Amino acid sequence: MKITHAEIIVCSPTRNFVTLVVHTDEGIYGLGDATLNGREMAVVSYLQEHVIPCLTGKDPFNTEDTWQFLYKGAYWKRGPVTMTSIAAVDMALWDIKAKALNVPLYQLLGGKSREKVLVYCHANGTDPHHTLEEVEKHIEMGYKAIRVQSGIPGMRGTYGVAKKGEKYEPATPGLPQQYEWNTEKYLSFVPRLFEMIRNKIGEEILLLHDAHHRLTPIEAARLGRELEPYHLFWLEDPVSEELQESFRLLRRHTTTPIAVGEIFSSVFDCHLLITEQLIDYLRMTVLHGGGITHILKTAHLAEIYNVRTGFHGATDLSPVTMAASLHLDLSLHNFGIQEHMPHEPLVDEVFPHAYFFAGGYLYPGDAPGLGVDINRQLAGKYPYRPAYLPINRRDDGTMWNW
Ligand code: CS2
Ligand code: MG
Repeated sequence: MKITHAEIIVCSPTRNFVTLVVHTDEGIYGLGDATLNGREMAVVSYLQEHVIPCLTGKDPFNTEDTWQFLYKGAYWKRGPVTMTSIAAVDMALWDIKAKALNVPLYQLLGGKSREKVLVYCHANGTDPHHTLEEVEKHIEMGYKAIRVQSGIPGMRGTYGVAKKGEKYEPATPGLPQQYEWNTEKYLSFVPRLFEMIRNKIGEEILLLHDAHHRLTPIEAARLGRELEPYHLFWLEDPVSEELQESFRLLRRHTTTPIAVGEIFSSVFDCHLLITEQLIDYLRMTVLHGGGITHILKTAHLAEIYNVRTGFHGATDLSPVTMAASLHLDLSLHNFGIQEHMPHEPLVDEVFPHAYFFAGGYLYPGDAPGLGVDINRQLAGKYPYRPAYLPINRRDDGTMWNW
């Protein structure tokens, strides 16, 4: 079997997605997600100009060699644009291979280690009581694990909180929106939020929280320690994660489990975090982390050091990524939990898929390959719209992590 050509479909059914479709001389094609929120066209250009011309004639079954060709052959290795581009090709080739062998992808990854994939949803509110209502609503929906984010008194706009009555979507058309940040208000508020929620719902539901890269290590240590009575499943992105050593300080002070990695793009961003057991869950995904080939190697390294997976699953990762993640989630021994932000119904129409939600779990389904497709005609009705993620400034105007 040979690759004949590849196409890129950029569409915006409620939000932007970039999809690579790799075609072969046997009529089988594979899909890869290539969406990088706020930087979509950088990946489109990298694929169009520097990757797709090299694919023609390659054997799509040679996933390892193609991965190494695209990684080592780049010379300028790693980074989110390069690794998202490599990921899109890699996902598509694995999709082709599993379709050609007529098996669901998980059968090529080691088969089933479980029958279903535990997921966590997002509950967010403009204030603590609205947030509690959202938590209780998601418990009713059957979720066993819930990420809790709330508006913070005295702060205009907070990460992870939708405007009243709207679905949460961080990227907005036009130039970046500016948010404000006050660490002290956040640190004094969050423990009280979880105290109130735990007192109301008890201990059974798994609770998670995303600090979204905004604390210093000692601030994160204080938060982790003050959250210990409420037994979080994890505290996510507590600090800006460029300096892996900074997690040593955090780890010394708290037993609250740590999750990090949705912005990582290779094992080199996290090998210290893994080998020194500085984290409990790795969030790097098949989309931004170099594809199935690289995620498998990284997850297998993590298994040795008691680090489990907790793949990123926000709505700015397309159903193609969700499908690929679920096949990995079903098979990896050290699977931890999968993020589940359900896409809008229109997105599910553009990307028909086999996976489904039931009783707090996702199931990848048994369709051959990834089990996801793209409806070109429908996708074509929703052209790309430039959009930016927000920026964040502290009260005094200092630029900060969003
Ligand atoms: C968030 C993401 O889901 C999460 O944990 O950190 O929603 C993140 O903000 C977006 O994916 C950024 O595009
Ligand atoms: Mg996050």
